[in-house]
Amino acid sequence: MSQNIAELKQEFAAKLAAADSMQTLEEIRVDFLGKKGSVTELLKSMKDMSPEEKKTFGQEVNVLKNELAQAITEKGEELRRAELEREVASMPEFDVSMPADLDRGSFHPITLVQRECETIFKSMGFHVEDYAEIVSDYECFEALNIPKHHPARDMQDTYYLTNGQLLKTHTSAAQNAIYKKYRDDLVNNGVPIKAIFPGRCFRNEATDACHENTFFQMEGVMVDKNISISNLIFFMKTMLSEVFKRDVKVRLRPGFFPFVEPGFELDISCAICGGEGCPSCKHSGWLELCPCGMIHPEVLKAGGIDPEEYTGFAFGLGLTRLAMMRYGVKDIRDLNSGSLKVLSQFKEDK
Ligand code: FA5
Repeated sequence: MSQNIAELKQEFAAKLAAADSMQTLEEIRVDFLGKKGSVTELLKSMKDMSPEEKKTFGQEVNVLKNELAQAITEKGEELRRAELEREVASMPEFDVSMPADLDRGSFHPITLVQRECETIFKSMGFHVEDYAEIVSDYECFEALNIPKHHPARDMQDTYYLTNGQLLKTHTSAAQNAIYKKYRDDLVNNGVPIKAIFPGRCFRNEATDACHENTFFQMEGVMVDKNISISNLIFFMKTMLSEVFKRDVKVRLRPGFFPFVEPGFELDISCAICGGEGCPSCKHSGWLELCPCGMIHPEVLKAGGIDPEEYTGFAFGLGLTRLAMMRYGVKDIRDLNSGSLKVLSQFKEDK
């Protein structure tokens, strides 16, 4: 082995032994094996050698090159292992048998108001029902007195699926199934139908501070003999005063929905601006929150209930908007954003 190669090997071994980071290792690689590195310089020194010397020296330099490259790879692995061990040693110790740290999570504000409403209505004898998000045209429209080509369909820009079903545009889509489920108890045992059914709704809406394409509603129905508008107003007022824990300013005005007669719009004074007008309420001071009305006779008939004998009310509470008003969320889109900065503020009532 030539003198030069032996010296270079010694120098390399000393530097490699002292290397304590990937960065230093890379510097060593460049110093020895890089384009201008010591090994390349050795090759350049061959130009004055005889062909015989060139052959022997060239072979030695190639062996050296491979040895150095191999040593660098091995040192790299050793350094990476050491780095990983240091990282693991610095990590806090986890005891997987410990109960979850509940402070780290919180319920979504819509879940919070939904649960509050469920508790309130359950205390007044209502069943809580769940329902599908994919429903038939019959459930979403026809059973609700909205035949094909009825202009009222235009108010709910609908996502249709290729199999003819659709994403429910309102929780009213469950009304027919609820009537059919409870009608026997009503007719045979005189048990009034009292049910609420919260759910996610979908509409192809242009979004703004108070409109989302995916939002939650909570439908409620009550059917019995002699149910009147006064019953409807009582339940709406009770629910709102329980949710807000104070009297809230509401207004009732006529509203058209083919599945109720008469129908009303129930608006709430905007809690964001105190009724002054802001983007959250489209500068009107009021927010449409809970349309309602007396169930249309055709809808009762479709549910197998005789409208000559029974009457009822229905309402469709905008749960997402209620969460906005309840928690002072100015823009409805924040609620679907998944942003922890927004959502982690709602830690109460876990
Ligand atoms: C309906 O969906 C009727 N099914 C409600 C109903 C039920 C009326 C029973 C009568 C009897 P409307 O499209 O207005 O109605 O929606 C009801 C409520 O849902 C609105 O007042 C509002 O609070 C909420 N809502 C509707 N569209 C959106 C939207 N794009 N983003 C957020 N909330 C919405």
